[in-house]
Amino acid sequence: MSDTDKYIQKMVEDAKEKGISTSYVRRQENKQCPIGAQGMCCKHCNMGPCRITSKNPTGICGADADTIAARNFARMVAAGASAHSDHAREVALTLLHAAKGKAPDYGIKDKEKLFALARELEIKVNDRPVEDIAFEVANVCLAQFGQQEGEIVFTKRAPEKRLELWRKLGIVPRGIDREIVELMHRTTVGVDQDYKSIVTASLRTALANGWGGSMIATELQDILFGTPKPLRSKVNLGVLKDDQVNILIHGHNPLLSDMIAQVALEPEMLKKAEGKKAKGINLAGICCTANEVLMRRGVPIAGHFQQQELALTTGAVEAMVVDVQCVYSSLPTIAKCYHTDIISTSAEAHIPGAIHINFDEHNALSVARQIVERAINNYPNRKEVNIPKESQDLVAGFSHEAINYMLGGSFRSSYRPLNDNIMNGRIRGVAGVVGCTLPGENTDETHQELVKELIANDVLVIQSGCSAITCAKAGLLKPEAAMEFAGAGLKEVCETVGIPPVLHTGACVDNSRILIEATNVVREGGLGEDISDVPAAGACPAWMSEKAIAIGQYFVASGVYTIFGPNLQVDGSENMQKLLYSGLEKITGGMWDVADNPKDMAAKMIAHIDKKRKALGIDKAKERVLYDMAMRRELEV
Ligand code: MSK
Repeated sequence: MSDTDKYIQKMVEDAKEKGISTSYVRRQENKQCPIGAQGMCCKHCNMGPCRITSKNPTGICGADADTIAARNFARMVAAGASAHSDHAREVALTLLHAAKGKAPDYGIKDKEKLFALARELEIKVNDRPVEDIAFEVANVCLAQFGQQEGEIVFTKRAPEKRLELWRKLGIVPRGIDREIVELMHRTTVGVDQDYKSIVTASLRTALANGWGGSMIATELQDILFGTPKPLRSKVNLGVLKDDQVNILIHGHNPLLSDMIAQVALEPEMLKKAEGKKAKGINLAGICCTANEVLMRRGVPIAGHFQQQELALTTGAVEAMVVDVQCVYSSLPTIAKCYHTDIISTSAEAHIPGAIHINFDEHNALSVARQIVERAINNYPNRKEVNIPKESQDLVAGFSHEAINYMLGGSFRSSYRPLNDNIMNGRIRGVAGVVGCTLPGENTDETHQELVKELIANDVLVIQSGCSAITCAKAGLLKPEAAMEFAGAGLKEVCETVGIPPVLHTGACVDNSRILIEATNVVREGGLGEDISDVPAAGACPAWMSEKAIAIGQYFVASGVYTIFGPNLQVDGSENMQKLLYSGLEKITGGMWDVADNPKDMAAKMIAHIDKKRKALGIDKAKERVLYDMAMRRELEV
């Protein structure tokens, strides 16, 4: 058990003693259903639900294990894609309203990115007013949702060979909503019954998420709130303050949390806090909303998904403000034991027992002020406070633009140094390690051990979501981590460039940045013609949300070897196992894999990276040549 897990366990035990149930206790009480864990429970109609076993090989309609596993898997892809895409829609609508002057509290923070995106979308820039350009960009992005035919626009960003393959396979998404709706229709009782056809359709829906919804969310959030640049901050529950008003922001969408971050700095609010005998207003985040405001504003992170309940048990939280996704239903029950207000804010996410203050982008700052004031007024109601001391420094903010800039050095932005160092073997390969946390003894360790193993083997790691938070807690997101944990080659590169061996790229919606980074590596040259040629692998050491399955499937569809832990819910079907764990590699160049422990996961990822190095002919370690003057003169001839 890692040190950070030991502390989680202590807090879980302390809560239990006080009669507070957390997910850790409930996980022990609610054993996983073995039939569902294999993807063998079908509840898509009212003849069942049917449970498929060796004695009972088909459902009442005749659907077998393959069809049922494929339908369940595909529905997770559709649900996950809908979550990211609906998030993106809200952001695009906010940009549209901001451009029309109807969301006056939002502005264009990154004009350069807006102009670059406009040019890419063939929108004239010239000397036109920024608002007009933003209006057109928002409209083109919004059109991607309802488009019925053709190809969604950001698929053009993929390497040419990849796009051609998608066209050949017929999986270029036509429109974001269309692909999600179609997949839900296909998997309704009595429609698509061929597991291969269902999985192929889910590839298209997943691409509509990765190269559609998620990418739109990331791009437009950068335009509205600024493109992340490296910055320092802190992580873990020790960031809570015992003499300040603590407000936790939790969920995924930065539209409100960015406003709260602004309001928490207003002199008038600070004065009000002082009036209640608080020394300030301390804002911290949970889950991916935390990642959003960390990346752009350096707001500290209190914890990941599994720490949301534990944060309340400190007794130091005046308000936990939640938007959408990954919010535990148990929060209001736990909050009742303390003075904490749970404030839900999304019209799409009401929570029994929470106080609902509806977020309205037309009036964003005023809603944010109402929430912050409520938290300030709650400060005098605090009783016993027990804030852990644990906190850790981190560096975050590695957008693909920041990576491009940092690697290129002072004079030009470029991925050339990264490619060169992969080719010369200092960097063995690149791994994207993303995903959620699960309640258990090794919540953090699962992620931390995988990442330590990878960087020790010279694999540069790019992270997002709650996985990044676990590793930050272990100090892996500091540049100094290279000295302690990285292999000799990676350490040398990190020291030269001044980056940590683990780069935090954002929230789970920002996994789209990893697609762009992979594409940039291909475009830079020397490492193949497609994403599937690059010595790279993706991992989700622990998945919880359907969003993770949608993300995994878009990486596989984009040509990436993608390994999940501890299991995928498809193993009741041998044919689905064969298709996902090997067959897809022949189709998309990417594939799924599973491992239930970090050592095996790292070994499989490194083996895959080495396989790709061999295919590129860069597997033989080259002797390092130190040039003397005579050799240099020869070079200059
Ligand atoms: S919050 S989807 S637990 S990463 Fe994005 Fe964390 Fe997974 Fe939710």
